[in-house]
Amino acid sequence: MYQPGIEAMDRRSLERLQLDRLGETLVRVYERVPFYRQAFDKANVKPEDIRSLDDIRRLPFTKKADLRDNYPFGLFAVDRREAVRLHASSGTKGKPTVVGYTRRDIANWSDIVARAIVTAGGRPEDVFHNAYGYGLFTGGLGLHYGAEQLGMTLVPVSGGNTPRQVTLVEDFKPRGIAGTPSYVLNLAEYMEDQGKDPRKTSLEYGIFGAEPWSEEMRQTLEEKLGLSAVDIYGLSEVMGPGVSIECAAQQDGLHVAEDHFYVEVINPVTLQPVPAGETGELVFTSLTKEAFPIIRYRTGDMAFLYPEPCECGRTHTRMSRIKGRLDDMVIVRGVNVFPSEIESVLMSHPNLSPYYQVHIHRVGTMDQISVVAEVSEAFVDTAGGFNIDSDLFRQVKHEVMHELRNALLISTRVHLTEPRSLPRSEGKAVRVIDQRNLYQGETAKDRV
Ligand code: DLL
Repeated sequence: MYQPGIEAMDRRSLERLQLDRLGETLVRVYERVPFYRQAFDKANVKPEDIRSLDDIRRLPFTKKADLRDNYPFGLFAVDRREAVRLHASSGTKGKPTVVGYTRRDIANWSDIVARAIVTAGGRPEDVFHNAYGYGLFTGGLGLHYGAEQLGMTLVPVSGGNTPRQVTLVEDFKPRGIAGTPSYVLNLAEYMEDQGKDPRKTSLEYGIFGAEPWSEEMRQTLEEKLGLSAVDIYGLSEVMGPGVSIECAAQQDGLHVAEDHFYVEVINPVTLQPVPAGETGELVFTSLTKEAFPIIRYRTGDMAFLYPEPCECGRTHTRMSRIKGRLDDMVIVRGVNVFPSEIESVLMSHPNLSPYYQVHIHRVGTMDQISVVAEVSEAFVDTAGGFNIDSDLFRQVKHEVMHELRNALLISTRVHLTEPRSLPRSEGKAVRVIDQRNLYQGETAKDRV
């Protein structure tokens, strides 16, 4: 059952609980999953050698490729018949990665998400509009079971069919909405197109995640929709949404559900832990999962842990917003750039709309970035139609290039494009188009 208060447990008791649960998980994987037994044996470590939480560093990492190599059920720690649900990633590069859940896993996940919704400002009596996609993606069903567990009146809309979503928001009057930030922005855009004011809906809070977004995007969503926007993080390999969530009180850092997941941040090159406050790769170990326990999973997501506790009173540690994915990082003359940093610059510019794409190419041994940014409709009016050669357009382009150079310390190419010319997403937005290291015969489109 969802126990309000466990997220404010004192740290010593929490760490004791983590160590107990880690011990059980290690025995479980060592006895039941040949992959882990071999990996532990190779690293010359046995479950009983892990006597403190710090000892976890002696365990080997797990990577996405390990999941693919053991497709579909090779990493399950239960007989397949004990799994009551499967989820899978979309698998753009070959086989998807498959994860499984026992009945107890689903119950725990529901509790974690119920708690996350409360943390975000939700209440059992709310109508809750769930616009995350239903299906193999964990977003839809993850939020669904959490909302039901909390006792909310859940509207399982899934993604897409935007006109109907608007009608449902108007008629059912939800207090809360969940969806990718890019899709909920589309919803607002559609309402504006219909001459409706998105600020006038019943919505008071939004639970946004599953894709990188910035503080500037938060501001845009909050202003456009008149709600409070919080960040939710998760990944199917570890569980799904709810691994961490921001609290409505502070909206500053995401509390990790530490009673279920042990979090580390490592330097992705040296693989050594980095101190709190320093950005590195997030690594998670599940502490309660039965069907698909995961040990030291390298997420490829870059973030840092907050050194200080949150003023909201929760003792669960906070991680920062995801700065970007390790795979999307661009290194230009020794400077590391994440496409999400580009979003911050673009969204602060008054003449651009919140829609953009970042293309990454490699020329020789150098990475290069081009940014395609949509201008806002208001600007097109003042600039007298869409004329890319006008002085005003040239000036905006120049300003954007300059601001990007100041913020990122590298030069980028900038192309301005007409309002509504970039694709709108119904789920995760595809904003980064990486054309480096394409496989033979693959085009950048195959990757997205
Ligand atoms: O995206 C789970 C989820 C659903 C999270 C709904 C939040 C809300 P996957 O499809 O396995 O799972 O994708 C996981 O998405 O490794 C991150 O790169 C990215 N991601 C998820 N949440 C955030 C976030 C779901 N809040 C991958 N900010 C992760 C930035 C995020 N990136």
